[in-house]
Amino acid sequence: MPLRLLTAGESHGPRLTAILDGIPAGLSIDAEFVARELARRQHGYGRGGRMKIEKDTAAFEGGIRGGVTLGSPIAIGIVNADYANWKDVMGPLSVDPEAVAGKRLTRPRPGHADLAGGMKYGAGDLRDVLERASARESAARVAAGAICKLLLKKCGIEIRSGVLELGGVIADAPRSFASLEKVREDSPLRAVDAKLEAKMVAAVDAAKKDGETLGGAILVGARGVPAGLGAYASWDRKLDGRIGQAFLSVPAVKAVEFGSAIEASRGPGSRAHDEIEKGAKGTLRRRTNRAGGLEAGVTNGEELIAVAYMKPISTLARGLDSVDLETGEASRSAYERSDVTAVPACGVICEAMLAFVLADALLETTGNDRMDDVVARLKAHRERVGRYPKSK
Ligand code: EPS
Repeated sequence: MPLRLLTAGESHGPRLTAILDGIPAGLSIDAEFVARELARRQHGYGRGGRMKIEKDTAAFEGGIRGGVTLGSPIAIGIVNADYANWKDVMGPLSVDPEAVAGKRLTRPRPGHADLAGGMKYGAGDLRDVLERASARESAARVAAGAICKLLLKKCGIEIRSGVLELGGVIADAPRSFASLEKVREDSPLRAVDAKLEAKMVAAVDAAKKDGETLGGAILVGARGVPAGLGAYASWDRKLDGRIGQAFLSVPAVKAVEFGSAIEASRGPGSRAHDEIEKGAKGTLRRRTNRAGGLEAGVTNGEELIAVAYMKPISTLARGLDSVDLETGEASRSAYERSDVTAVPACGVICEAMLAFVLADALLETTGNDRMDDVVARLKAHRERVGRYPKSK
């Protein structure tokens, strides 16, 4: 597994940092594309006040020279504009005790990291936990994921996402890449079914009025993925397991489904699998894609299709029952500000995570020294796979 990604930074600290190691030398970096990806993560009806403060911008600080990767670790910084308002509370080396006391958090939010994280580290001020557990960290992942997307693009692989469900409004769209091509990027919620968008927006408005939050589901897909990525031979190299882990690491994602796995689990085997037939030029193909392009942890050449389910954000304006850790008294959970929903943003983050895992798996097959070798070896791999079984 040649790629590694590490992020650092607190939500209201000075900046976020991503270090992406393992990207080959010779990949051109389109800075505007990275900027667009960061903007897509900030977009979406139902986001809160913080997105009005930030305009996430990637500063390239290592591993790139003259717009081309060097093969060394790539470092990206994203400044938190809001830090200007939080210096006294979040200064890495010195803070103002009075300001810190004013922002002290002692009423844990059920569903967030507050209580479990506080128990883990013995934090007196739960801000020590929430600042890193905040979904703000995902901006760093989207920047790194954008680099992975640029690599995949060079290899003929495209990734998209769209909102399949929001607040109980459920689209009945085919689970295919074609459904994702219909998603309008400039629409309020990037819904897979544009006809449901107004209903979803109304659900967000109603939730906001009630001090509530909403979750949903995101359809994520990749096209152009060659057969033979991943592994069936070892549990930790199985690609469905790796994508599942990557999606479940996205804040508030609680379930992941490949293809139409839930429906398949309820019916007989004859309606669960993707039967094999010979295509026009003698190549092998599938009649359906219920498996979402993955069998036994290996890509089978079909579109890669997954659904990530996001729970409603745990910071509710109306609060939830909790206990004030300072007084020991029953109390409502803490609230300052939050998003009513961030399902569209979650889709962009899942795209970034899928890009990372797919780039990682692809580089396992091609090696990761030079981009020209990656492209040439992938071409040979595709040709071999396309001729199979003649190319055994
Ligand atoms: C986020 C920044 C945060 C939240 C949100 C995601 O900003 P702030 O805490 O300053 O309002 O808007 O975080 C959460 C929903 C969460 O539960 O942590 C961002 O940049 O995406």
